[in-house]
Amino acid sequence: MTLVYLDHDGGLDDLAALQLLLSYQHVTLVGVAVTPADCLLEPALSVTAKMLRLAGRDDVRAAPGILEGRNPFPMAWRVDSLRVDHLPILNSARRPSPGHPSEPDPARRPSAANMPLPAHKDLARKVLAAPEPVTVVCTGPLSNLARSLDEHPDIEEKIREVVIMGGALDVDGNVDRPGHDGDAEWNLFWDPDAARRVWQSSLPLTLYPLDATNHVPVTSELVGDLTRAASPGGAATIVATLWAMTFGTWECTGQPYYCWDSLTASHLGDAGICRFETVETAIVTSGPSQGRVVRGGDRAVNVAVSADPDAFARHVIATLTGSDAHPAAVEQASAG
Ligand code: AGV
Ligand code: CA
Repeated sequence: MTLVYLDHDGGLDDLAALQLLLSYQHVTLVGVAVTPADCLLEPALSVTAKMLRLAGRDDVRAAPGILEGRNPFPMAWRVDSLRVDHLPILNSARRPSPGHPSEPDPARRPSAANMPLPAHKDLARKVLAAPEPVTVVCTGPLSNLARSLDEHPDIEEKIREVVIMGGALDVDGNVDRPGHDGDAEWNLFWDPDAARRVWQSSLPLTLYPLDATNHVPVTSELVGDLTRAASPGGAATIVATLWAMTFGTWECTGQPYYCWDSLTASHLGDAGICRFETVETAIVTSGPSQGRVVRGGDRAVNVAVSADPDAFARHVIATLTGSDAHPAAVEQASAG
């Protein structure tokens, strides 16, 4: 069994990553944090709770990130979390789910007794309480992990590896902001100091930068294949719906939407989808390249440098349509 703590930031593909991790039979999620970066915090927490519940894991309470990076994400991207929170596929359970948009569960109303810990404290608590070392998967900025390392340096020995979606090594970045040179990727640009703090640790780091994720755009074919393989209400339908909501990105930004975070999560299921190199790197924290990962530092990182899109598609479809990929949803469909 692999123990995993996921720190995501509520984007459409972050949620696909969450679904993949929930579907791996050999992975146990010990905790989930939501960073208020590529999302609005409340709806992203609500969606996370609903997905955990559908997967039969409502024993995990999503922890709210209270740290803010210095470079906010565009609001046009952040509001996706509001739309997802109202998707029928996440809200059709017979009993009202916790955080349902119109029917809040009284037991989940904040009170001194049931207030969740802030994400960076939840991360430390879950990692320190785990019976064996935990793999931390970060599909958003690294603010929580950085603060957690500052407050609890002893978590280092309880973390097996950190798997990060971020950076652009030998390809263009995806930050398009006045005063920035475009060489950074958004997750590390949001909080460059946090990235440097994580780089300064001695944790084993595996990086999924744009060099690899550029090989896996969300395509009509991918969504169609996943949809045809899916059973109603199951894990594959949830991910196909999330990815369907990404269409229009190219028309608005001139770039496709990629399987950035789901490819990163697939590291836990099949690390053979990507080719890896060990690269000495550093983080730029100020000036027009802030947030950039550069070659030539002294921090060795295991970097995914390319990905096989067909292998990724096969892996996702097999994982999400496995007969036991989503036990609670199957139960629910047959009960309904
Ligand atoms: O830079 C990639 C990261 C991933 O973690 N996110 C999206 C994924 O969750 C930021 C991002 C870059 N371009 C975007 C992004 C876009 N066009 N829409 C939404 N988010
Ligand atoms: Ca993300």
